[in-house]
Amino acid sequence: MDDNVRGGKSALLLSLNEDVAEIEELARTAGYEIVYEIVQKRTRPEPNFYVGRGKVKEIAELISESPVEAVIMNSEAKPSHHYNLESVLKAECLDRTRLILDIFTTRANSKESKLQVEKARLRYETPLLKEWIHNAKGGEHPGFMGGGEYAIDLYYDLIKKRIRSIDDELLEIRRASDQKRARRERNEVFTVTLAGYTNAGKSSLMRALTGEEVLIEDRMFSTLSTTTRSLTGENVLIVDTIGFIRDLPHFMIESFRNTIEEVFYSDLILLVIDVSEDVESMEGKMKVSLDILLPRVERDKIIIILNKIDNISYKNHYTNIKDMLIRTIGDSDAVLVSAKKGSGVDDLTDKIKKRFRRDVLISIKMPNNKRSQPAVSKIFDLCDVSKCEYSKTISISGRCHQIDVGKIRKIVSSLNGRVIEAADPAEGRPPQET
Ligand SMILES: Nc1nc2c(ncn2[C@@H]2O[C@H](COP(=O)(O)OP(=O)(O)OP(=O)(O)O)[C@@H](O)[C@H]2O)c(=O)[nH]1
Ligand SMILES: [Mg+2]
Repeated sequence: MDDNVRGGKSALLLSLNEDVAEIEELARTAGYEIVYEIVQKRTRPEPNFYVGRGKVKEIAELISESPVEAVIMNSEAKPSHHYNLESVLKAECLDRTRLILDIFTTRANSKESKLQVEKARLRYETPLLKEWIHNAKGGEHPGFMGGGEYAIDLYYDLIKKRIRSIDDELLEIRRASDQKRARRERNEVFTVTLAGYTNAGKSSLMRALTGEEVLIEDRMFSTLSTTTRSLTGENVLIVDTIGFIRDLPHFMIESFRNTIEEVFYSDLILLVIDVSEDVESMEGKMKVSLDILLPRVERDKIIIILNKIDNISYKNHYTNIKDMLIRTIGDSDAVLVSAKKGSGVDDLTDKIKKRFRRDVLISIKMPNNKRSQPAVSKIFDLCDVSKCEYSKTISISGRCHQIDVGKIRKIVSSLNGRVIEAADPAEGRPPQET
């Protein structure tokens, strides 16, 4: 744990509900120590001050006696909430989005993530700035930087221009990663992405699967950009990426689109769930993850990983977790692992390897004529050929991917040949002939 996380800047937490565990964690990660927690139950924020005026007065008295460095609101707040509260409390007021942005700012270490964070910050700060300028001098626009309204407009234009130039740079980076992806596809390299809620143990699982050192911390959003390592001895890449979180404002998702979309292109997704928490939290986080994934990814590309089984909550029974999986994703298939202790990791590795291995035995017979040669070379691309004999006919035996069987059949049948296919003998599927 970083030093600035423990014993950080003092803060007062202001919440409209009792669900404060996550904001406490975010605050801790952003370097704050919550010294007061004020809950005023409301379905939505009070329009002017976020909480009622009586509560604001109470807080003002409290922090005039023992001051805090920040007031943290447990949701997204409007610019007017920030302005009004800061004016009365004379302390910096931050909402949940700003906390997340502050964490992202300290974690961004690649060019792409730095640009994404800068874009999100500009989009976040512009409405706040507008509110401040609007309120200065009782609603009249002040002589901003000595130039009045003209200078303000110029400033907004500058922000817009900067966002456009960030977008151009991000597009360039995206094109480069599209090319990289196309190269991987050509070379038949498969990608497996670790997805899931922040702090679920994705990077730990990356380390357990690949043996490579990656950043692992008990704080949210340790990983902000995509990192790729190979699965030893296989043509498989493991990709670690940014974690999900609930209620992320749309402008944040849009700013991080490059990174988030990387998940959708992978051949397999390991959706990591932290079982050290209670089933209710697990279910909430599972829903957030599925809401992001399922509109864009087929169900059979997702393997559910129940992680931290060494530290499973004493309140959890596997039957409850299974019921939760059935409620959220429709079945209870899952792989149990402890990324930290290593249990279950070998089984998971085998499962991944099996998924991408050429394990369908195939034998082909087709006429030997002028048209056969291009077909043979395509078959060599799609199969690990163990035997190839030429006489009146061409006989080829080898192994291929299940996903390529259809392509091979098409090639062979267009030449009036035939294909006999059998799955991995260990699976005992009978040979199929076409
Ligand atoms: N007990 C236990 N702790 C684990 C396990 N896997 C991960 N952790 C802990 O969970 C915390 C978060 O782990 P990370 O691997 O950084 O999680 P992440 O999903 O990559 O998190 P972000 O990148 O911040 O989204 C760390 O303190 C890990 O040591 C596990 O199997 N058992
Ligand atoms: Mg991580």
